Amino acid sequence: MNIATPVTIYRKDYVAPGFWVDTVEMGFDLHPQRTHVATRITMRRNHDSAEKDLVLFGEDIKLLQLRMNGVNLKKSAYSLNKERLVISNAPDQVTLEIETAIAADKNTTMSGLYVSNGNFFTQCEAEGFRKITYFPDRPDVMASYTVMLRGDKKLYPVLLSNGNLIEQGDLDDGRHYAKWEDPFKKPSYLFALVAGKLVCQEEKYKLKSGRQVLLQVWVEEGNLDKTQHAMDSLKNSIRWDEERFGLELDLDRFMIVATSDFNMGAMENKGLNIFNTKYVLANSRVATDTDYAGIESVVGHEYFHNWTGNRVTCRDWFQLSLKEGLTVFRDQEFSGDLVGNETGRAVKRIEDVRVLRQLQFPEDAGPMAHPVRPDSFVEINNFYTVTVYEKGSEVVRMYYTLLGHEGFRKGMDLYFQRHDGHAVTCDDFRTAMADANGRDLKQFERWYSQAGTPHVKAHASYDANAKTYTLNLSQSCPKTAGQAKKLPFHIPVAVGLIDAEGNDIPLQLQGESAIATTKILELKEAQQSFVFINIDREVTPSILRNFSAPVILEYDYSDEQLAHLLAHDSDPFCRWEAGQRLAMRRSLNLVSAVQKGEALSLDDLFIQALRKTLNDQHLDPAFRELVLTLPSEVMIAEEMAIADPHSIHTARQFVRTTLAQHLKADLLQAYQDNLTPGKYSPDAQSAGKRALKNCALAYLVEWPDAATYALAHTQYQEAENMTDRIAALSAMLHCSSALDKAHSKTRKQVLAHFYKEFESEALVIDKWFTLQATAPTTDVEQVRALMQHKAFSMSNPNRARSLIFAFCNANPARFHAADGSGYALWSECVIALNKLNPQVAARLSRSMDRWTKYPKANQALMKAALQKVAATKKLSKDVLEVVTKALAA
Ligand code: B3K
Ligand code: ZN
Repeated sequence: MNIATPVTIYRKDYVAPGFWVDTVEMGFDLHPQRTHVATRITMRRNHDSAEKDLVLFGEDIKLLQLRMNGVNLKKSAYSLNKERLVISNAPDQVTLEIETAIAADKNTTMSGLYVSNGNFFTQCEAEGFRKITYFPDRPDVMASYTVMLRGDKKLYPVLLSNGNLIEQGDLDDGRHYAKWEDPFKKPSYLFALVAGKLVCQEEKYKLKSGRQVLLQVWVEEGNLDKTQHAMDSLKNSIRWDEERFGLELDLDRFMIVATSDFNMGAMENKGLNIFNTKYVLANSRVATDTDYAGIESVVGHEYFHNWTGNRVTCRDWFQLSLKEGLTVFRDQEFSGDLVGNETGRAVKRIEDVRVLRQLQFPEDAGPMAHPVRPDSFVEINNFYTVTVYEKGSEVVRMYYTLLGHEGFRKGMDLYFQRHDGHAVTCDDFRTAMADANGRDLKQFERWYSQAGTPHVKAHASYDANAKTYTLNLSQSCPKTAGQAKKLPFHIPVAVGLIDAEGNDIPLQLQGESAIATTKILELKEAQQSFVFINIDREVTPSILRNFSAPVILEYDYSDEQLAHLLAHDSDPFCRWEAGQRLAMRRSLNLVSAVQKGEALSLDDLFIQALRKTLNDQHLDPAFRELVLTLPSEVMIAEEMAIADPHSIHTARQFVRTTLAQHLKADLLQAYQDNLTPGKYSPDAQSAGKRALKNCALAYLVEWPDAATYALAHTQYQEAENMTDRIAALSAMLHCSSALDKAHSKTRKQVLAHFYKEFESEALVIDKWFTLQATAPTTDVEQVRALMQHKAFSMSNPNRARSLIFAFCNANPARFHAADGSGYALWSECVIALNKLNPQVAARLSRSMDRWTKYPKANQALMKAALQKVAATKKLSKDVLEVVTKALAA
C-alpha cells in the first residue's frame, strides 16, 4: 500500500522571523470568481534572526505582480513553490507590493476567503491569510492594517473589516467602497473581512470608564428576531471582563457576524468576530436551553480573546493553549459567575468536567495524545483539540486553585503589564504567575510538556489513639506516543473529611496552624503522605473537590461511603462524583453480566440513593438532573480494557429501564414539580427545572405505559419552546421501547411534523438529523437514506456534523455494527469530505482514534477502513496526519 509520509514541524525548530512587518495596506476588488487583492507591506530586517531570507507564505492563490521597493521583481529574483515565496538578499528596509487573485467561489475549505450563500467571509486562523496574499503568515509578526473593500453595491451592500470605518462612498458601475483601519497591531490570523447582504441589530453601550462603543450583531435578512441573546451575551461579557479582570474593550466598535458555513464555533478576529450561526441565532421557538448557554459562552469566549489572544498573542502555534486554555478558563468563569449562585457555579463546573472526561480523557489515551503545548505537528489545524482547549483550561484553573483568587489576578495583571502588544509563550504566562506571587512554579511546567491523564491513587488510615488521619497520595501517568517516561506533576488535590453525620470537620495538617474544612494538598512527588491532626472521629474522605486537577482519582470507596457522600458532601462536585462512581461500578458489572449471558439486576442501595437525590427539594433541579444522568457509553467504554459497544448499550439501557420501573412515581412527581409555565426564559433556574423535568420524561418512557408515552407525545405537541419540544421528541425516539414496533407510527408522524414545521430553520433541521443519527433504531442503511434527503449536504459543515459525525461519534452500538458497515460509511465520508474541506474531514477521521480498544474482529475492520483512507490519492495533510497516527497505535 502506498501511504504518503507527512512532513512534521517541531517546536524546538522555532526561529524568529527574518523580517518584521510594520504596516499592511490592502485593497480588495470583490468578485466571487476572481477577487483581486493588492497588498502593500512595509518590512524591516530583524537583525536578531538566524533567518536571512525574506520568507512569505502563499497557498492556492495566483500571483499577478510582485514589486520590491518600487521595482518589478523578475522571476529570477525570487523562488516560488506551492507553499512559499522566498526573496534572498533583500535589503534591510523593504516595501513589497503584491497583487494576487482568488477564486473565492471555488473555495470549499472555508479557510481563507470564501463565499457562503452569496456573501464573502474570511477565516485566517491558523494559516488562512496566506490564501489571500503572500505574507509572513505567522503569529509573531504583528502589524497595523488598513483595508479598502470595493464591490457591487447591490450584491454587497455591507462591507466590513477589522477596526474602525474611516471612509465610505460610491464608485462607478454600481460599485461602492469602505475603508477600515485597525488601530491595534495584530498577527495576520486575526485579519477578517465580510461583504454581502446582511442586516444588523446595533446598540450603543457605555463602558465603565464612560466611553461609548457601538455593538453590532450582523445576520442574514429574516434572522433579526434571533439576535437579542447574542447581544445580551456580548454586553455581559464586556461588563464581566471589566469587573473581574479590569480589562476594557479597546475599540470604538465591536461586530459579530453570523454565517451558516463555518468550520468551527466562531473566530475572534479583531473587532470583527465571525460566528457559526449556531452560536448566534436563538429564540425560544428554535433554540434550546443548551443553545442559549452555548451562545453565551462562545460570545464570551471570542470577546475575551480580545485581551487573551489578540492584545497578547502566541509566539508560534505550539503556544496555542496560551490563548485557548486561558480563554476557555475565562469563558467558564464568566458563565459560572453569571448564574450568580454557588450551586449554579457547581453545575457549570460539573458540566465542564463531563466534557473533559467524555472527550479529552480519550484523546489523552489515544493515538493523537499530545501535551497542552505540543512538541510537533503536521497540520496545526489538527491541534485545536480538547487537550489544548479544555485540558489547557484545567491547567490555568490549577494556577487559580494554587494561587487563590487574588493571587491569580495579580498574575494576570503582571502578564498584561509585561506582554501587552507582544507574541509570547506558555512559559511567559507561567513566569508571570510565579513572579507576581513569589512562587516557584518550575515543576508546574510538566503540565505543558507531558501528555496523558495522570492517575492519583489515594490511601487513607485513621489512628484513633493519636487522632491522626493520614492520606497517602501517589501519582503516575501512562505512557503516550513518543513519551515513555513521565516525571511527577505538581498537582493540587483539594480534600475535605466528612463525619458520620455528614458534616465537614475542621482540618489541620501536621506542622501547620491554619484550619479549614477544605485543604489544598500539593502533591509534587511520586508519593507523599499528608497527616491531619486532632481528628477525633471516623471520617469519609472527599477528595479532588471541585475537580481540583485533571486527573483520574483512584480510591477504594465502599458503596456505603459513596452513598454517604452523595447524600451529604458539601462539595457539589464530589457529591455528584459519588453518584457517578456508584453508577459506573454498576454499569461495568452489568456489561460483564451481559457478556456472560447472566441475569441482570440492580441493587437497592443504588436505587434508593438516586431516589433520595431525585426527591431532595433542597437540591437545585439542575444538580439533581446531573446526578440522574448516568455515565455515557463512551465513558463506560474508556473504563474497559476491550470496549464492547453492544453490551455497554444493553447494560446502560438496563439501568435506565430498571430505574424507571422503580422510581416511576418519583419521576412523575419530579415531572409535575418542574413544569415552567409562562413566558420562556433561558435563565439557569428555569433551564435547570426543564432539564430535570425532561430527564424524568426520558426515564418515564423507558418503562412506558400508554400514559407515559402519551405524556411525551402531548409535551411534543404542546411545547412552547424548543427545549421541551425536542426533549419530548428525543424521549420518544431514543427510549429502549423505540426498538419495538409499538408507537412506530406516532414516531414517524412526529418526525415528519417536526421537519415540516421547521423546514426553513437550518439549525433546527440539523437537530432533526442528529436526533435520527443517534437513535438506537438507526442503522447504517438509514443513515445512508438520510444522506439522500434533499436537506442533506456534505459541503455544509453543520449539516455534515449533524448526521455523519453524530452517527459515528454518538451512536456507538450502531456505528460498530459487526459487519463493518459503519466503518465503510466512515471511510467513504472522510474521503468525500477530504476533497471538499480537509479540516472537517480530519475531524471526522478522529472517530477511529480508539480502534485498538475494540474486539479483534472490529479492530480488523477498522484498520482496513483506516488503511483505505490513508491510501487515498490527494489526501490532505490534515487527514493524513490523523490516520497515520491512528495506524501507528
Ligand atoms: N480561535 C478560533 C479557532 C480557530 C480554528 C482554526 N482551525 C476560535 C476560538 O478558539 O475562539
Ligand atoms: Zn478560542
